[in-house]
Amino acid sequence: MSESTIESILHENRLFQPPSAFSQQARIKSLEEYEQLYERAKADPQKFWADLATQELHWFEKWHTVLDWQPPFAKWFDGGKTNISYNCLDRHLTTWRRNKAALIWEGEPGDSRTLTYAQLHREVCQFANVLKQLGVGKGDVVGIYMPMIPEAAIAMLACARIGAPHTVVFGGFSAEALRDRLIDGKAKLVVTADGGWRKDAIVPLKDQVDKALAEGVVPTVENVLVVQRTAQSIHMEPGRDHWWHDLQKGVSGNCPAEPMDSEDMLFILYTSGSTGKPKGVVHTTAGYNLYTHMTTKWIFDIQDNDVYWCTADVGWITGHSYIVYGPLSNGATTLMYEGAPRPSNPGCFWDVIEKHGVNIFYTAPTAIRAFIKMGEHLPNARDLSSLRLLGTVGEPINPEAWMWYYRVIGGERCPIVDTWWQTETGGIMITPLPGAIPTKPGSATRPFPGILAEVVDLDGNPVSADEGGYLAVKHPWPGMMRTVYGDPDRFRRTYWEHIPPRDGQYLYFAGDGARCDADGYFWVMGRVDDVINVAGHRLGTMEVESALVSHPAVAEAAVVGKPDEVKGNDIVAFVTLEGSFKPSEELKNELKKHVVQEIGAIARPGEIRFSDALPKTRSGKIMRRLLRSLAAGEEVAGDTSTLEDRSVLDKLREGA
Ligand code: 7RM
Repeated sequence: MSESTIESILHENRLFQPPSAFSQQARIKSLEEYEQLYERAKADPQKFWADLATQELHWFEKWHTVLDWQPPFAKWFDGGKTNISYNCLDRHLTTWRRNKAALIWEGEPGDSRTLTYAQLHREVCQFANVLKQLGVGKGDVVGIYMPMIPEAAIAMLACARIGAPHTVVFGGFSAEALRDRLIDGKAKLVVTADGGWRKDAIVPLKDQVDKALAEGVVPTVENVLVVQRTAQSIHMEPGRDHWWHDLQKGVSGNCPAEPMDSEDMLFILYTSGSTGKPKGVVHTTAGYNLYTHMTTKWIFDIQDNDVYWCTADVGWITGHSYIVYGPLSNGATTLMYEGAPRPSNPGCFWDVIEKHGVNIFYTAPTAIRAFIKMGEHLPNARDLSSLRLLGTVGEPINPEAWMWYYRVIGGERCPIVDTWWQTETGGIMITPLPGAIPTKPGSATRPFPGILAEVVDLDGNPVSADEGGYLAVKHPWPGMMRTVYGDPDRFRRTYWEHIPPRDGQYLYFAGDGARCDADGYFWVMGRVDDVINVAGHRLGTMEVESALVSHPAVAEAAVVGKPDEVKGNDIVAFVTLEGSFKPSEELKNELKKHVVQEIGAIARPGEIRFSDALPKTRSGKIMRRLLRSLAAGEEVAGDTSTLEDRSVLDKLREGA
């Protein structure tokens, strides 16, 4: 975040009461009701979650232990048997919701499709049977590399139905990134499409899968299922590749949901951390189901006749929790959009809201800032009166963007829920409940009932009101990640050892800086580790550095974030070259392209700076703090006495 954003957040004191029309119909109607709920959950978390689990989910068998906590390893509802696909589909079929729209899909260019709960159930059962026929069973990992089409959700729900954990890889990731994830997850099958639409162009997804699987480097993958979406010609490997529509034809639409143990793995989702290799975040069945169900119900306040739209991609946790599982578990109508705003269609989001009468809209601050630039005339020319609730996620929202969203999109009648959470937390942790908690622009406000959030110092002691510190969570919650796939030690080190246990209480370390004001409102300031948040996407600096040094011209690379008006942060890479290579514009472009090839377009550095050397400490550590100041064009402040060669700094400054 830029200095000016931090400044404006620090001096923000406007307070917006929930509109009374909203509160009257809301699930949680007042601040008192929220506070009672919060205190009840705090006093007896296990009873709080167990009561909700009984009321809100279907169980094949009841659990015997609500929480088994062997820090940092938690088991929720141990002994219970349930199935999230059953909770998202089957249980709605015996109600009037059977013929209600479950999924509205708005595709590109101009395609659309609506699936009722009965239709979605049938497609999911058929696809589950296809997976079974190909030998996929309980515990087999399935890779999903898809555009934003209904088949992505169908594949996820089919996997969950038969107990095959899915690992969805964002369609914008490169073949190399896909390969790493398939290898780490030991995927047995991959579901993909021939291509996907991305801003008026076709992304050749199947070609990328072919590259990822080339030369048998992912020996575990036996079959590839391909949805026909863009119909360009692709290679189909005999014996390995099959068309979705061929196999789906004539298959039974009956496939009973497998009773899963509460703690059976539901999915792996890879996310960037401060070291090179992305972590496989593991979520399990019952706790994740309950947590995404309750947060969807109370935060988005979805009512039965609402159309709810979350603009995330299913390749990210937001898509998992708040396009697919949370809304469907609640029997809601969820909208999925394949398109993205682009110069040829800058008003497309507002068209979708008008066309489908969207009531609840959930997007990212970076998108809002891009819309501000495109101009008010675009939303003003559409009928957005169906909207009643707005949400944001992914990064801090600056008060200016919050106010614009409130005024221009929400017509000053819609509450805004600024939701703080992470891939690791499974669901939303700090957020307004829209009918109950007054909002302050730029603050995610207060913790969800059952979440004991705190701002602490590195010894685990709470800091005083308005003082900066580290965001931490004190008690386990049902949606928390269970481990890093294949690396429980890394799980412990990354999240539970930065802050030592206090009075035997373990604290979850989120990796974010924050402060809590005198009203108990949280203000999340951004990452405190080597993770850069670019347009709401997490990228590890080491990940981008590894990609750069894999190019023959690069000797050394250091990557930092630099404040960006729209993206929040942009990537700046400082690069030293191998002996015979000379700095040039061409080489800069080539290196940018190389990073895109290694990771994906989201990791493309905005700027590359060549230099003779990088600023290092005497023990050889790159001093990123200095590079961050240089990248932002600021004076290099603070202690530089540990710098090994002070002339490096002057040269870097001159070179800028
Ligand atoms: C859901 C998601 C997580 C990181 C997190 C924060 C940042 C997310 C907010 C936010 C301030 C918010 N998962 N973050 N939401 N910062 N206010 N409302 O984004 O795993 O991809 O990223 O995103 O830094 O640690 S994520």
